[in-house]
Amino acid sequence: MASRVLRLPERGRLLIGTDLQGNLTDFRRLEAHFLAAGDDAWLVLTGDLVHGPDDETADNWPDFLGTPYRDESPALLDAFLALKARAPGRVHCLLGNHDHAHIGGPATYKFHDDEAAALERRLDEAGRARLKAAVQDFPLVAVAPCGVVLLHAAPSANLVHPDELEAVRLHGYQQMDIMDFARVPLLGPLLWSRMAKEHEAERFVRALGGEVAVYGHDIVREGYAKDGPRQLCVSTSFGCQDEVKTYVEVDLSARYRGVDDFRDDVELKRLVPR
Ligand SMILES: [Mn+2]
Repeated sequence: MASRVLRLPERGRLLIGTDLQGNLTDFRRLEAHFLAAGDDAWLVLTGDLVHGPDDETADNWPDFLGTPYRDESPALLDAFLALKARAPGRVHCLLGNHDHAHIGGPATYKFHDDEAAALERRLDEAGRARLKAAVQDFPLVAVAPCGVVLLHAAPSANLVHPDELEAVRLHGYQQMDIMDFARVPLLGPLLWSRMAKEHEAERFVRALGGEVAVYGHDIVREGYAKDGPRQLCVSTSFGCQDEVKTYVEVDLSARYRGVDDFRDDVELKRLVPR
């Protein structure tokens, strides 16, 4: 089993994207930014790679879901795996609550009663095996010496030492109610938390030797939100209009001490350039 903590290097560029949810067009945009950033660039997606709108929603698109798109989760998974193969060791996705539903997490039901079952019906046996094998290896957090800590949801989990993440059991929650799952120590808040208090965020990033948490999971209409000194919530794709979709690019050899070190158009970049 791969480590649940991805350790990033102390030089190069790091590109961070959140919540693609089956949006292949946005993945291709992020991929282009990553490839343009050179051979020492790393790409980390913070989870929820899969599960976009059902056909009925796509045909009657509601404004609050941002710029319309069709769910291309199967093709996105293949594109992600192809990019991983093209840039060995430098492309990763963390585990999100939607991904987790394929390897033993509780069912998510935004667009289908059971989104994991709906996606798995669209895949053949080899496709299902590929999906599960990929998700099984998704780390829970990523840490960079530059002070950046990446995770799927808000950093409220009571983490004391990174080794605790290696012991987390991922399987066996299929029948669990989401409200109950959200209270499972570490894993519940890591995948589902929508907010963290300042002292919780501080404790979390310190436990990993970092300074600032970058994550998604929630939709930020403006593309990103600075939620206290150590929390940067970013929306790269899902739920946003193209003009505000934001990804993060950091210099791995710099030091980021708080959210104010993330500047518009420098670290906080538009996915679709103006
Ligand atoms: Mn999520």
